[in-house]
Amino acid sequence: EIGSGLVGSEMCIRDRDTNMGNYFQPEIECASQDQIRAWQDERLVKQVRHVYDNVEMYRKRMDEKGLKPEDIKGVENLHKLPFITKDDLRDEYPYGLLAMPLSDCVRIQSTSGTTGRRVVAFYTQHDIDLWEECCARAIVAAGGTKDDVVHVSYGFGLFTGGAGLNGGSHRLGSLTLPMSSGNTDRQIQFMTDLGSTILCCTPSYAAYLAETIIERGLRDKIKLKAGIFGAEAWTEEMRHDIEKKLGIKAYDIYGLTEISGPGVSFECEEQAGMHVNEDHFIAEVINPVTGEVLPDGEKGELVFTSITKEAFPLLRYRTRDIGILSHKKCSCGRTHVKMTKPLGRSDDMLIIKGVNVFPSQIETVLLNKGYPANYQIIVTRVNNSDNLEVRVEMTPEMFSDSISEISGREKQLVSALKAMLGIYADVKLVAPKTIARSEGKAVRVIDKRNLYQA
Ligand code: DLL
Repeated sequence: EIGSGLVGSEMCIRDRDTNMGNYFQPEIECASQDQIRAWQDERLVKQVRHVYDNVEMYRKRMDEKGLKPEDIKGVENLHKLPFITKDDLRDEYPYGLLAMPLSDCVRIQSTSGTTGRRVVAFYTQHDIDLWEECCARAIVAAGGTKDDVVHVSYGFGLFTGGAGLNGGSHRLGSLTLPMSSGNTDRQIQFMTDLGSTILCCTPSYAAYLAETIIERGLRDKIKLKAGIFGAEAWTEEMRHDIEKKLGIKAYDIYGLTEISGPGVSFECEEQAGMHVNEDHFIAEVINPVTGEVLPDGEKGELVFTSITKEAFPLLRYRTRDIGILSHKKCSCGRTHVKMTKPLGRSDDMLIIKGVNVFPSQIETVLLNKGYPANYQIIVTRVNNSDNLEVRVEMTPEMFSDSISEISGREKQLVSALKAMLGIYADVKLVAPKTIARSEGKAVRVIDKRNLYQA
Protein backbone atom coordinates (compact mmCIF):
# COMPACT_ATOMS: atom_id res chain seq x y z
CA GLU A 1 0.00 0.00 0.00
CA ILE A 2 1.20 3.47 -0.91
CA GLY A 3 1.72 6.18 1.71
CA SER A 4 2.22 6.54 5.41
CA GLY A 5 -1.46 6.13 6.28
CA LEU A 6 -2.30 5.09 9.78
CA VAL A 7 1.24 4.70 11.05
CA GLY A 8 1.52 8.48 11.21
CA SER A 9 -1.66 9.07 13.15
CA GLU A 10 -0.76 6.45 15.74
CA MET A 11 2.49 8.27 16.36
CA CYS A 12 0.70 11.55 16.76
CA ILE A 13 -1.72 10.25 19.35
CA ARG A 14 1.14 8.93 21.42
CA ASP A 15 2.87 12.20 21.00
CA ARG A 16 -0.05 14.41 21.90
CA ASP A 17 -0.57 12.46 25.08
CA THR A 18 2.97 13.16 26.19
CA ASN A 19 2.81 16.76 24.99
CA MET A 20 5.98 16.52 22.95
CA GLY A 21 5.99 19.72 20.94
CA ASN A 22 4.02 21.38 18.23
CA TYR A 23 3.88 18.63 15.65
CA PHE A 24 1.13 16.30 14.52
CA GLN A 25 3.54 13.63 13.27
CA PRO A 26 6.99 14.51 14.62
CA GLU A 27 8.74 11.45 13.17
CA ILE A 28 7.62 12.57 9.72
CA GLU A 29 7.63 16.36 10.05
CA CYS A 30 11.11 16.44 11.59
CA ALA A 31 12.64 13.49 9.73
CA SER A 32 16.14 13.95 8.35
CA GLN A 33 16.35 15.15 4.75
CA ASP A 34 17.93 11.80 3.87
CA GLN A 35 14.95 9.99 5.31
CA ILE A 36 12.54 12.24 3.41
CA ARG A 37 14.47 11.59 0.21
CA ALA A 38 14.34 7.83 0.84
CA TRP A 39 10.53 7.98 1.24
CA GLN A 40 10.25 10.06 -1.90
CA ASP A 41 12.46 7.71 -3.93
CA GLU A 42 10.49 4.66 -2.92
CA ARG A 43 7.06 6.24 -3.35
CA LEU A 44 7.89 7.88 -6.69
CA VAL A 45 8.99 4.55 -8.16
CA LYS A 46 5.71 2.94 -7.02
CA GLN A 47 3.65 5.88 -8.22
CA VAL A 48 5.18 5.87 -11.71
CA ARG A 49 4.42 2.16 -12.02
CA HIS A 50 0.87 2.79 -10.76
CA VAL A 51 0.07 5.52 -13.32
CA TYR A 52 1.83 3.68 -16.16
CA ASP A 53 -0.27 0.59 -15.53
CA ASN A 54 -3.56 2.41 -14.97
CA VAL A 55 -3.68 5.70 -16.90
CA GLU A 56 -3.53 5.61 -20.67
CA MET A 57 -2.34 9.21 -21.01
CA TYR A 58 0.74 8.63 -18.84
CA ARG A 59 1.52 5.38 -20.61
CA LYS A 60 1.31 7.08 -24.03
CA ARG A 61 3.37 10.10 -22.96
CA MET A 62 6.07 7.91 -21.44
CA ASP A 63 6.11 5.57 -24.43
CA GLU A 64 6.50 8.58 -26.73
CA LYS A 65 9.59 9.56 -24.78
CA GLY A 66 10.87 5.98 -24.84
CA LEU A 67 10.55 5.95 -21.06
CA LYS A 68 9.66 2.82 -19.09
CA PRO A 69 8.61 2.80 -15.42
CA GLU A 70 11.86 1.03 -14.50
CA ASP A 71 13.82 4.04 -15.86
CA ILE A 72 12.56 6.07 -12.91
CA LYS A 73 14.69 4.83 -10.02
CA GLY A 74 14.12 7.77 -7.71
CA VAL A 75 13.82 11.54 -7.44
CA GLU A 76 17.04 12.00 -9.44
CA ASN A 77 15.13 10.79 -12.52
CA LEU A 78 12.02 12.91 -11.92
CA HIS A 79 13.08 15.46 -14.57
CA LYS A 80 12.71 12.79 -17.26
CA LEU A 81 8.95 12.63 -16.78
CA PRO A 82 6.71 14.88 -18.89
CA PHE A 83 4.79 17.76 -17.28
CA ILE A 84 1.03 17.67 -16.78
CA THR A 85 -0.95 20.88 -17.35
CA LYS A 86 -4.46 22.13 -16.78
CA ASP A 87 -5.09 21.54 -20.50
CA ASP A 88 -4.36 17.84 -19.98
CA LEU A 89 -6.92 17.81 -17.20
CA ARG A 90 -9.41 19.42 -19.56
CA ASP A 91 -8.69 16.95 -22.34
CA GLU A 92 -9.06 13.99 -19.98
CA TYR A 93 -12.18 15.30 -18.21
CA PRO A 94 -13.84 13.65 -16.38
CA TYR A 95 -12.40 10.14 -15.97
CA GLY A 96 -9.27 10.07 -18.15
CA LEU A 97 -6.74 10.51 -15.34
CA LEU A 98 -8.44 8.22 -12.87
CA ALA A 99 -5.93 5.61 -11.73
CA MET A 100 -8.26 3.43 -9.65
CA PRO A 101 -11.60 1.80 -10.46
CA LEU A 102 -14.42 4.26 -9.83
CA SER A 103 -15.87 1.79 -7.35
CA ASP A 104 -12.82 2.37 -5.11
CA CYS A 105 -13.38 6.14 -5.06
CA VAL A 106 -15.46 7.64 -2.30
CA ARG A 107 -15.41 11.38 -3.05
CA ILE A 108 -14.96 14.03 -5.67
CA GLN A 109 -14.02 17.66 -5.07
CA SER A 110 -13.89 20.30 -7.74
CA THR A 111 -12.93 23.86 -8.55
CA SER A 112 -15.44 26.44 -9.69
CA GLY A 113 -15.73 27.17 -13.38
CA THR A 114 -17.51 25.68 -16.31
CA THR A 115 -16.69 22.35 -17.91
CA GLY A 116 -13.35 22.62 -19.58
CA ARG A 117 -11.97 24.89 -16.90
CA ARG A 118 -13.33 22.90 -14.01
CA VAL A 119 -11.02 20.47 -12.27
CA VAL A 120 -12.59 17.30 -10.91
CA ALA A 121 -10.40 15.36 -8.48
CA PHE A 122 -11.18 11.87 -7.20
CA TYR A 123 -10.27 10.40 -3.82
CA THR A 124 -10.18 6.93 -2.34
CA GLN A 125 -10.72 6.68 1.42
CA HIS A 126 -6.95 6.33 1.77
CA ASP A 127 -6.43 9.56 -0.20
CA ILE A 128 -8.82 11.37 2.13
CA ASP A 129 -7.05 9.97 5.20
CA LEU A 130 -3.69 11.29 3.99
CA TRP A 131 -5.14 14.65 2.95
CA GLU A 132 -6.70 15.08 6.37
CA GLU A 133 -3.37 14.24 7.98
CA CYS A 134 -1.77 17.08 6.01
CA CYS A 135 -4.46 19.49 7.22
CA ALA A 136 -4.08 18.25 10.80
CA ARG A 137 -0.35 19.06 10.57
CA ALA A 138 -1.26 22.62 9.56
CA ILE A 139 -3.67 23.03 12.48
CA VAL A 140 -1.10 21.75 14.97
CA ALA A 141 1.55 24.05 13.48
CA ALA A 142 -0.82 26.94 14.19
CA GLY A 143 -0.90 25.87 17.84
CA GLY A 144 -3.96 23.60 17.62
CA THR A 145 -4.59 20.70 19.99
CA LYS A 146 -7.55 18.45 20.68
CA ASP A 147 -8.72 21.00 23.23
CA ASP A 148 -9.30 23.64 20.57
CA VAL A 149 -12.57 24.68 18.97
CA VAL A 150 -11.87 24.84 15.25
CA HIS A 151 -14.24 27.14 13.37
CA VAL A 152 -14.22 26.24 9.68
CA SER A 153 -15.64 29.03 7.54
CA TYR A 154 -14.20 27.90 4.21
CA GLY A 155 -16.94 26.87 1.80
CA PHE A 156 -18.20 23.31 2.10
CA GLY A 157 -19.28 21.36 -0.94
CA LEU A 158 -17.20 20.82 -4.04
CA PHE A 159 -14.57 23.36 -2.88
CA THR A 160 -11.76 21.65 -1.00
CA GLY A 161 -11.35 24.30 1.73
CA GLY A 162 -14.21 23.27 4.03
CA ALA A 163 -13.77 19.52 3.63
CA GLY A 164 -9.98 19.64 4.09
CA LEU A 165 -9.77 21.70 7.27
CA ASN A 166 -12.87 20.03 8.69
CA GLY A 167 -11.28 16.62 8.16
CA GLY A 168 -7.95 17.78 9.58
CA SER A 169 -9.62 19.10 12.70
CA HIS A 170 -11.55 15.85 13.21
CA ARG A 171 -8.36 13.93 12.75
CA LEU A 172 -6.71 15.96 15.47
CA GLY A 173 -9.69 15.38 17.73
CA SER A 174 -10.61 19.04 18.14
CA LEU A 175 -14.20 20.18 18.48
CA THR A 176 -15.01 21.11 14.89
CA LEU A 177 -17.57 23.70 13.78
CA PRO A 178 -18.40 23.08 10.10
CA MET A 179 -19.76 26.60 9.57
CA SER A 180 -19.10 26.97 5.84
CA SER A 181 -18.88 30.50 4.43
CA GLY A 182 -21.40 33.32 4.65
CA ASN A 183 -24.07 34.24 7.22
CA THR A 184 -21.76 36.48 9.21
CA ASP A 185 -24.26 36.98 12.05
CA ARG A 186 -24.38 33.25 12.71
CA GLN A 187 -20.61 32.95 12.39
CA ILE A 188 -20.06 35.56 15.08
CA GLN A 189 -22.75 34.15 17.32
CA PHE A 190 -21.23 30.65 17.27
CA MET A 191 -17.78 32.13 17.71
CA THR A 192 -18.81 33.93 20.88
CA ASP A 193 -21.23 31.29 22.25
CA LEU A 194 -18.97 28.29 21.66
CA GLY A 195 -15.63 29.97 22.23
CA SER A 196 -14.01 29.21 18.86
CA THR A 197 -10.23 29.31 19.22
CA ILE A 198 -8.98 28.66 15.68
CA LEU A 199 -10.57 30.27 12.63
CA CYS A 200 -10.13 28.72 9.18
CA CYS A 201 -11.30 30.78 6.19
CA THR A 202 -10.04 32.92 3.32
CA PRO A 203 -8.00 35.93 4.45
CA SER A 204 -10.54 38.33 2.95
CA TYR A 205 -13.36 36.74 4.92
CA ALA A 206 -11.21 36.81 8.06
CA ALA A 207 -10.65 40.53 7.55
CA TYR A 208 -14.37 41.09 7.06
CA LEU A 209 -15.22 39.08 10.19
CA ALA A 210 -12.60 41.02 12.14
CA GLU A 211 -14.05 44.34 11.06
CA THR A 212 -17.60 43.28 11.91
CA ILE A 213 -16.56 41.95 15.33
CA ILE A 214 -14.92 45.26 16.15
CA GLU A 215 -17.83 47.34 14.84
CA ARG A 216 -20.17 45.40 17.09
CA GLY A 217 -17.93 45.82 20.11
CA LEU A 218 -17.51 42.05 20.50
CA ARG A 219 -13.71 41.90 20.53
CA ASP A 220 -13.67 40.95 24.24
CA LYS A 221 -16.21 38.19 23.72
CA ILE A 222 -14.16 36.13 21.29
CA LYS A 223 -11.54 33.57 22.31
CA LEU A 224 -9.73 33.17 18.99
CA LYS A 225 -5.98 32.60 19.24
CA ALA A 226 -5.04 31.65 15.68
CA GLY A 227 -6.28 31.67 12.12
CA ILE A 228 -5.40 29.44 9.15
CA PHE A 229 -5.99 31.47 6.03
CA GLY A 230 -5.39 30.58 2.39
CA ALA A 231 -6.93 29.83 -1.01
CA GLU A 232 -6.09 33.31 -2.29
CA ALA A 233 -3.19 35.74 -2.25
CA TRP A 234 -2.82 38.03 0.75
CA THR A 235 -0.18 40.51 1.78
CA GLU A 236 1.87 40.90 4.97
CA GLU A 237 -0.06 44.13 5.64
CA MET A 238 -3.28 42.17 5.58
CA ARG A 239 -1.79 39.61 7.95
CA HIS A 240 -0.82 42.30 10.45
CA ASP A 241 -4.19 43.97 10.16
CA ILE A 242 -6.10 40.74 10.86
CA GLU A 243 -3.72 39.77 13.69
CA LYS A 244 -4.13 43.14 15.35
CA LYS A 245 -7.87 43.34 14.97
CA LEU A 246 -8.57 39.82 16.25
CA GLY A 247 -5.61 39.50 18.64
CA ILE A 248 -4.49 36.26 16.97
CA LYS A 249 -1.60 34.80 15.00
CA ALA A 250 -2.51 34.38 11.34
CA TYR A 251 -0.98 31.45 9.41
CA ASP A 252 -0.91 30.88 5.68
CA ILE A 253 -1.96 27.59 4.10
CA TYR A 254 -1.60 26.62 0.45
CA GLY A 255 -2.98 23.96 -1.79
CA LEU A 256 -4.89 23.24 -4.96
CA THR A 257 -7.68 20.87 -5.87
CA GLU A 258 -5.54 19.04 -8.44
CA ILE A 259 -3.02 18.02 -5.76
CA SER A 260 -5.67 17.29 -3.04
CA GLY A 261 -6.68 20.69 -1.65
CA PRO A 262 -5.45 22.76 1.32
CA GLY A 263 -2.46 21.34 3.18
CA VAL A 264 -0.02 20.85 0.31
CA SER A 265 2.01 23.28 2.41
CA PHE A 266 1.46 25.28 5.59
CA GLU A 267 3.12 27.87 7.78
CA CYS A 268 4.75 27.14 11.12
CA GLU A 269 5.43 29.46 14.04
CA GLU A 270 8.15 31.26 12.04
CA GLN A 271 5.42 32.60 9.73
CA ALA A 272 7.96 32.85 6.94
CA GLY A 273 7.24 30.44 4.14
CA MET A 274 5.21 27.24 4.08
CA HIS A 275 6.53 23.70 4.67
CA VAL A 276 5.57 21.40 1.80
CA ASN A 277 4.36 17.99 3.03
CA GLU A 278 7.23 16.34 1.21
CA ASP A 279 6.37 12.80 2.23
CA HIS A 280 3.29 13.21 -0.02
CA PHE A 281 4.29 15.82 -2.60
CA ILE A 282 7.58 16.42 -4.38
CA ALA A 283 8.02 20.13 -5.10
CA GLU A 284 10.03 21.57 -8.00
CA VAL A 285 10.44 25.09 -9.33
CA ILE A 286 10.87 25.46 -13.08
CA ASN A 287 11.47 28.19 -15.59
CA PRO A 288 7.92 28.59 -16.97
CA VAL A 289 9.19 29.25 -20.48
CA THR A 290 11.86 26.57 -20.91
CA GLY A 291 10.72 24.00 -18.34
CA GLU A 292 14.24 23.89 -16.89
CA VAL A 293 14.38 22.90 -13.20
CA LEU A 294 15.69 25.77 -11.05
CA PRO A 295 17.74 25.51 -7.86
CA ASP A 296 16.72 26.56 -4.34
CA GLY A 297 16.31 30.32 -4.03
CA GLU A 298 15.34 30.93 -7.65
CA LYS A 299 11.91 32.17 -8.58
CA GLY A 300 9.83 30.13 -11.00
CA GLU A 301 6.68 28.09 -11.47
CA LEU A 302 5.82 25.56 -8.77
CA VAL A 303 5.41 21.99 -9.95
CA PHE A 304 4.12 19.19 -7.72
CA THR A 305 4.18 15.41 -7.97
CA SER A 306 1.78 13.57 -5.72
CA ILE A 307 3.54 10.40 -4.64
CA THR A 308 0.93 8.89 -2.34
CA LYS A 309 -2.37 9.68 -4.10
CA GLU A 310 -4.15 6.56 -5.35
CA ALA A 311 -7.16 7.79 -7.32
CA PHE A 312 -5.94 10.97 -9.01
CA PRO A 313 -2.16 11.06 -8.93
CA LEU A 314 -0.58 13.89 -10.90
CA LEU A 315 3.08 13.69 -11.83
CA ARG A 316 4.91 16.98 -12.38
CA TYR A 317 1.76 19.09 -12.39
CA ARG A 318 2.40 22.70 -13.44
CA THR A 319 0.49 24.84 -10.96
CA ARG A 320 1.09 28.19 -12.74
CA ASP A 321 1.79 29.60 -9.28
CA ILE A 322 5.10 31.42 -9.05
CA GLY A 323 7.23 30.74 -5.97
CA ILE A 324 10.66 30.02 -4.51
CA LEU A 325 11.80 26.91 -2.60
CA SER A 326 14.22 26.88 0.31
CA HIS A 327 15.87 24.02 2.20
CA LYS A 328 17.30 26.37 4.84
CA LYS A 329 16.98 25.11 8.41
CA CYS A 330 13.75 26.29 10.06
CA SER A 331 13.66 27.21 13.73
CA CYS A 332 10.43 25.25 14.23
CA GLY A 333 12.35 21.98 13.83
CA ARG A 334 10.47 20.85 10.73
CA THR A 335 12.74 19.65 7.98
CA HIS A 336 10.41 19.72 4.99
CA VAL A 337 11.27 22.19 2.24
CA LYS A 338 9.62 25.61 2.45
CA MET A 339 7.96 27.55 -0.36
CA THR A 340 7.26 31.24 -0.39
CA LYS A 341 3.66 32.29 -0.59
CA PRO A 342 2.64 32.44 -4.27
CA LEU A 343 4.31 35.49 -5.79
CA GLY A 344 2.19 35.63 -8.91
CA ARG A 345 0.83 33.43 -11.68
CA SER A 346 2.36 32.34 -14.94
CA ASP A 347 -1.07 32.40 -16.56
CA ASP A 348 -3.89 34.91 -16.42
CA MET A 349 -6.05 33.24 -13.78
CA LEU A 350 -7.53 35.62 -11.24
CA ILE A 351 -8.87 34.59 -7.86
CA ILE A 352 -11.85 36.80 -7.06
CA LYS A 353 -13.79 36.21 -3.84
CA GLY A 354 -11.97 32.88 -3.62
CA VAL A 355 -13.26 31.82 -7.06
CA ASN A 356 -10.85 31.03 -9.90
CA VAL A 357 -11.72 33.23 -12.87
CA PHE A 358 -10.14 33.16 -16.33
CA PRO A 359 -10.55 36.25 -18.54
CA SER A 360 -11.36 33.88 -21.42
CA GLN A 361 -14.54 32.81 -19.61
CA ILE A 362 -15.70 36.42 -19.53
CA GLU A 363 -14.78 36.90 -23.16
CA THR A 364 -16.78 33.81 -24.14
CA VAL A 365 -19.90 35.23 -22.51
CA LEU A 366 -19.45 38.62 -24.19
CA LEU A 367 -18.89 37.17 -27.65
CA ASN A 368 -21.82 34.76 -27.28
CA LYS A 369 -24.05 37.73 -26.48
CA GLY A 370 -22.93 39.62 -29.59
CA TYR A 371 -20.55 42.16 -28.01
CA PRO A 372 -17.27 43.14 -29.65
CA ALA A 373 -14.07 41.91 -27.98
CA ASN A 374 -13.38 45.36 -26.57
CA TYR A 375 -13.71 45.00 -22.85
CA GLN A 376 -11.84 45.53 -19.64
CA ILE A 377 -11.92 43.57 -16.41
CA ILE A 378 -11.22 45.70 -13.36
CA VAL A 379 -10.65 44.04 -10.01
CA THR A 380 -10.50 46.06 -6.81
CA ARG A 381 -10.56 45.26 -3.13
CA VAL A 382 -12.75 47.55 -1.06
CA ASN A 383 -12.97 46.96 2.69
CA ASN A 384 -11.17 43.65 2.18
CA SER A 385 -13.82 42.44 -0.21
CA ASP A 386 -13.12 41.80 -3.89
CA ASN A 387 -15.08 43.62 -6.52
CA LEU A 388 -15.26 42.60 -10.18
CA GLU A 389 -16.25 45.15 -12.78
CA VAL A 390 -16.58 44.34 -16.46
CA ARG A 391 -16.62 47.28 -18.87
CA VAL A 392 -17.86 46.40 -22.33
CA GLU A 393 -18.13 48.51 -25.43
CA MET A 394 -21.47 48.48 -27.18
CA THR A 395 -21.76 48.19 -30.95
CA PRO A 396 -22.96 51.44 -32.60
CA GLU A 397 -26.43 49.86 -33.08
CA MET A 398 -26.70 49.03 -29.35
CA PHE A 399 -25.55 52.51 -28.47
CA SER A 400 -28.58 54.05 -30.17
CA ASP A 401 -30.92 52.01 -27.94
CA SER A 402 -32.90 53.68 -25.17
CA ILE A 403 -31.49 53.91 -21.64
CA SER A 404 -33.90 51.28 -20.40
CA GLU A 405 -32.88 48.90 -23.19
CA ILE A 406 -29.23 49.43 -22.29
CA SER A 407 -29.86 48.78 -18.63
CA GLY A 408 -31.82 45.64 -19.59
CA ARG A 409 -28.77 44.49 -21.55
CA GLU A 410 -26.53 45.09 -18.55
CA LYS A 411 -28.79 42.96 -16.38
CA GLN A 412 -28.71 40.16 -18.96
CA LEU A 413 -24.93 40.22 -18.97
CA VAL A 414 -24.77 40.20 -15.18
CA SER A 415 -26.80 37.00 -15.06
CA ALA A 416 -24.90 35.35 -17.94
CA LEU A 417 -21.61 36.13 -16.19
CA LYS A 418 -22.98 34.84 -12.88
CA ALA A 419 -23.95 31.59 -14.59
CA MET A 420 -20.47 31.23 -16.10
CA LEU A 421 -18.34 32.34 -13.15
CA GLY A 422 -20.52 31.76 -10.12
CA ILE A 423 -19.93 35.30 -8.83
CA TYR A 424 -21.47 38.73 -9.35
CA ALA A 425 -19.83 41.09 -11.80
CA ASP A 426 -20.74 44.74 -12.01
CA VAL A 427 -21.33 45.26 -15.75
CA LYS A 428 -20.97 48.69 -17.35
CA LEU A 429 -21.82 49.10 -21.02
CA VAL A 430 -19.83 51.97 -22.47
CA ALA A 431 -19.94 53.90 -25.74
CA PRO A 432 -18.19 52.46 -28.83
CA LYS A 433 -14.46 53.17 -29.04
CA THR A 434 -14.11 54.39 -25.45
CA ILE A 435 -11.93 51.56 -24.17
CA ALA A 436 -8.29 52.40 -24.86
CA ARG A 437 -6.76 50.43 -27.74
CA SER A 438 -3.34 49.00 -27.26
CA GLU A 439 -0.60 48.82 -29.82
CA GLY A 440 0.71 45.61 -28.38
CA LYS A 441 -1.11 43.10 -26.24
CA ALA A 442 -4.54 44.36 -25.22
CA VAL A 443 -4.71 45.23 -21.54
CA ARG A 444 -7.80 43.30 -20.62
CA VAL A 445 -7.26 42.96 -16.91
CA ILE A 446 -6.56 45.75 -14.45
CA ASP A 447 -6.02 44.20 -11.05
CA LYS A 448 -5.73 47.04 -8.57
CA ARG A 449 -5.38 44.78 -5.53
CA ASN A 450 -1.56 44.52 -5.61
CA LEU A 451 -1.67 41.13 -3.98
CA TYR A 452 1.65 39.73 -5.04
CA GLN A 453 4.06 42.17 -3.49
CA ALA A 454 5.84 39.81 -1.06
O1 DLL B 1 -7.84 27.12 -3.03
C1 DLL B 1 -7.34 25.03 -1.92
C2 DLL B 1 -7.24 25.74 -0.61
C3 DLL B 1 -8.34 25.82 0.21
C4 DLL B 1 -6.03 26.25 -0.19
C5 DLL B 1 -8.25 26.44 1.45
C6 DLL B 1 -5.90 26.86 1.05
C7 DLL B 1 -7.02 26.95 1.85
P1 DLL B 1 -8.28 25.78 -5.67
O2 DLL B 1 -9.66 26.33 -5.59
O3 DLL B 1 -8.04 24.64 -6.62
O4 DLL B 1 -7.81 25.20 -4.29
O5 DLL B 1 -7.31 26.98 -6.02
C8 DLL B 1 -5.93 26.76 -6.10
O6 DLL B 1 -5.48 28.99 -5.31
O7 DLL B 1 -3.17 27.39 -7.48
C9 DLL B 1 -3.25 29.31 -5.95
O8 DLL B 1 -3.22 30.10 -7.11
C10 DLL B 1 -4.36 29.79 -5.03
N1 DLL B 1 -3.97 29.64 -3.62
C11 DLL B 1 -4.22 28.61 -2.80
N2 DLL B 1 -3.70 28.85 -1.57
C12 DLL B 1 -3.09 30.07 -1.64
C13 DLL B 1 -2.36 30.88 -0.72
C14 DLL B 1 -7.70 25.92 -3.11
N3 DLL B 1 -2.16 30.51 0.54
C15 DLL B 1 -5.19 28.05 -6.34
N4 DLL B 1 -1.85 32.05 -1.17
C16 DLL B 1 -3.70 27.90 -6.27
C17 DLL B 1 -2.04 32.46 -2.45
C18 DLL B 1 -3.25 30.56 -2.96
N5 DLL B 1 -2.74 31.75 -3.35
